[in-house]
Amino acid sequence: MIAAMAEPNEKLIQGKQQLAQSRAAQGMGTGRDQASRDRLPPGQRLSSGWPVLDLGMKPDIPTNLWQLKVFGACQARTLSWDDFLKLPQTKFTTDFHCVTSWSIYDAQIEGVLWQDFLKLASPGPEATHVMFSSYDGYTTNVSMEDMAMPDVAIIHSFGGAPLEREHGGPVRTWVPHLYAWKSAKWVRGIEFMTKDKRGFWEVRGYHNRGDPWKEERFSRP
Ligand SMILES: Nc1nc2c(c(=O)[nH]1)N[C@H]1C(S)=C(S)[C@@H](COP(=O)(O)O)O[C@H]1N2
Ligand SMILES: [Mo]
Repeated sequence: MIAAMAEPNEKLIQGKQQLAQSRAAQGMGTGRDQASRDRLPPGQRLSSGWPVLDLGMKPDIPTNLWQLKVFGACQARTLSWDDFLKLPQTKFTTDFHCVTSWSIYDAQIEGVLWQDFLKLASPGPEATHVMFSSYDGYTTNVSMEDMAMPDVAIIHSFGGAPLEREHGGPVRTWVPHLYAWKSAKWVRGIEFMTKDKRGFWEVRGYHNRGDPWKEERFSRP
């Protein structure tokens, strides 16, 4: 077991939840029919650095204790760090967009593409959604359809170096065509689900899908 960690920052979480719910109540950022085609999604600005967002804790998971549990409607298994590194590794470059309105361009990352990971997990046709869970208690849900997009991956490196702990190292997910809250830092569990279920921010007023080009920031109440 990983040693006990700090508690999530309830004040910070409640503040974000209130903001999401009041924006949604005003009909702001609840999605538009027409997707923008610009590289920079609507309402975003380019950030000079890569900001850090979390629940007020940054779990410290040494690679020798890190495990990834894959379960649900699939071939259940638990991967160690060595097992994970034996999977096919891919280097690629994507942009990344956070709902708090910063974006970064050309993140150079390395990890296991979801399409390669699926060969190992071999989910059944009944699997429609995935729930990611993390060492800090965070969860987020993504549909299998969104997971099938290119550049979706489980990553361990950024800019040619191991992913820093503050950005979710040793391993996080990467779903760059959705807002960044869909990319789980310090990932420890992947559940293939047969129906959708909302994750941590999705039950607190964030949009269930989160397409930045449609400004799907918040959920309608
Ligand atoms: N485990 C975990 N993953 C998480 C979060 C978190 O609090 N815990 N925050 C999400 C949110 S809201 C954002 S914007 C991105 C931020 O990633 P970054 O800190 O690397 O920029 O991580 C997402 N993944
Ligand atoms: Mo976020």
